[in-house]
Amino acid sequence: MIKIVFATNNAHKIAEVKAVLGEGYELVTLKEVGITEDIPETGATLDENASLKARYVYNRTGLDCFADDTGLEVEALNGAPGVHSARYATDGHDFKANNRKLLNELQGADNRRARFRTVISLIRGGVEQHVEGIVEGTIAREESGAEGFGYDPLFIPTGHDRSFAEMSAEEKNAISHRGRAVAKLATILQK
Ligand code: ITT
Repeated sequence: MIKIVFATNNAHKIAEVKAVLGEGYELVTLKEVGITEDIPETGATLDENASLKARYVYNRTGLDCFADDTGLEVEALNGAPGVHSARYATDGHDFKANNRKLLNELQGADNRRARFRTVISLIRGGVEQHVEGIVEGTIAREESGAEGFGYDPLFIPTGHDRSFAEMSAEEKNAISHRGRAVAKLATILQK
């Protein structure tokens, strides 16, 4: 059994990562290691924020850990919301408001190309390494579906005609940014 702390407060991320890793892993939550405060995410890039979260947990606990930082990068918006994806419309994690803002920003835009990018920072035995997962797609003109979270109702992965929010967790994980990054993480952890 590989025991590792997942430095996130996002329950959707925990469910997705658990499903991809499968048996053989014990994912320890921040609450279980006594970290209840918000970890500052002040970096200018996904790599920096993933590092900040993982290093915070490692410095506090000395335990092997990893953190995921994810952004939606929209071509017509020069890569926005990107590293600001969680707080795009408001200060909090208001998924509905974020999606509304994204649709407004893209009103009338024909180029709707976008990608999700996940960077995972893994600290194992005190050594840090990063893996990345990307999925390309487009931003729909209206929301559809009720699965998943965040921008999923607006994101249609390339080669598909349904949004991530219209897919089962299994379907999303098989092609998603996070699914791909976690598959790489698992390869490293198995070494
Ligand atoms: P932690 O920092 O606690 O892990 P978070 O929700 O703040 O959780 P991020 O900083 O990585 O996570 O924020 C990324 C935001 O991007 C997140 O709040 C969602 O709005 C969105 N997002 C991330 N992964 C997503 C996914 O798989 N599908 C849709 N939206 C996603």
